[in-house]
Amino acid sequence: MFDRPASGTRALLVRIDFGEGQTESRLEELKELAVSAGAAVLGAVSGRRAKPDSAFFAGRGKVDEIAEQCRLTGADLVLFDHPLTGVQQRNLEQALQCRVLDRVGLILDIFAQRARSAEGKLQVELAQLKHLSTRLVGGWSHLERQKGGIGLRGGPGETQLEVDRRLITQCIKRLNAQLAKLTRTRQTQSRTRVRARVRTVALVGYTNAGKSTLFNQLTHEQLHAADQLFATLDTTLRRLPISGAQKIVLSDTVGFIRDLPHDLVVAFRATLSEAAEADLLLHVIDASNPQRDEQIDAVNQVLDEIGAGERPQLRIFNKIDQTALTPGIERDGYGRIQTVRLSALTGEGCPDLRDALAEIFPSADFSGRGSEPFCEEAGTQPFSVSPDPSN
Ligand SMILES: Nc1nc2c(ncn2[C@@H]2O[C@H](COP(=O)(O)OP(=O)(O)OP(=O)(O)O)[C@@H](O)[C@H]2O)c(=O)[nH]1
Ligand SMILES: [Mg+2]
Repeated sequence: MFDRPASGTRALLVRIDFGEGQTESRLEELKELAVSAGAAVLGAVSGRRAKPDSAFFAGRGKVDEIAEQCRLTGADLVLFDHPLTGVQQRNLEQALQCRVLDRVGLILDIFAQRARSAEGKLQVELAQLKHLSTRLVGGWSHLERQKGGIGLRGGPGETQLEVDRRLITQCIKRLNAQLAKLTRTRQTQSRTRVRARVRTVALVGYTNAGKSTLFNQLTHEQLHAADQLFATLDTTLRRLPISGAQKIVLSDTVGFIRDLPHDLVVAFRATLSEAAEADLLLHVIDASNPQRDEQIDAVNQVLDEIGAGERPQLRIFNKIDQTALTPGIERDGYGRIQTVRLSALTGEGCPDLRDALAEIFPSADFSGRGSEPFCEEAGTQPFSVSPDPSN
């Protein structure tokens, strides 16, 4: 049994390649996550292995190398770009004598720092507890302060581990009930919008792709947009008046990332419901990012997970001011809109997006001009445009 090392902010990054490669870009993203969480990154250790070590995740030699790097750089926090089991995390903390956090823990930490609304806080707390409940292990003194130690030996009463588990289960139940109440309010609001025949358009995309910047550009709002991961955690809705289009409500919400912790996705179902039920998803892509194709795949994976994989999708190639791309609308061979290229920052291409939305959701006066002007993706079912149902 040992005292868990205190959490630090001087971080060393670790990424082990099990055959997927891309170590540099993955470490770069881990660094952004670390910085977004408020840590200073002092160095990185990478390696290769056939499969994770069950006790330490990395090989013993690699663990020695990490310990040496910690000593040399003065790091007091080691961040693994992988999911660690509770046992691995405990063993690593004991061996390295400093706090160890895995990718999931790091993302949860950022979410916990950013949560503002009551719903956001509840969702993060729920995700943290679910994450914790899967990794309660003996050996950390704070988890088993009670006499009797962990459940290995018999003895009277509950072990602290059991107490922890029971308390966590109770907490999860309570949080779920509170969240359900908030979700009901949201569903009522959403039904009201359906009754009012308002089209809902949701901005989705990889974190830092520029969703909030685009939201602000289109609605003249001033939401928080920043060069950090997960700047946005709550969902904001605003009317988006476009001449020639039906009534549209635009939503901005939390961004996605690859390997988004499943518990977070489940916990954020309420926040993400806006996207899951939208008439149209605007998938904002950072066109200037060399990793954009992987990011597109990661976003589509999360959309699948929240049940929004089949929603009609229009791709927005954002940040074209950083690329050689020109603003405009891209269509497939049938003239259907596929992609809009724009810069949310400079505003170029934004009128094209407005035109695209007017074409996809024409108001009664305009609805006669052609059908099916838009499709989700080449080769998939076209998005059929029905005229304003109120007419
Ligand atoms: N150069 C350039 N930068 C942009 C553009 N759009 C957004 N940015 C920058 O990209 C960073 C992230 O923008 P946000 O709007 O906060 O991105 P987001 O997708 O809302 O991010 P999260 O809320 O963290 O998921 C900010 O520093 C923006 O100024 C653009 O068109 N061009
Ligand atoms: Mg945002």
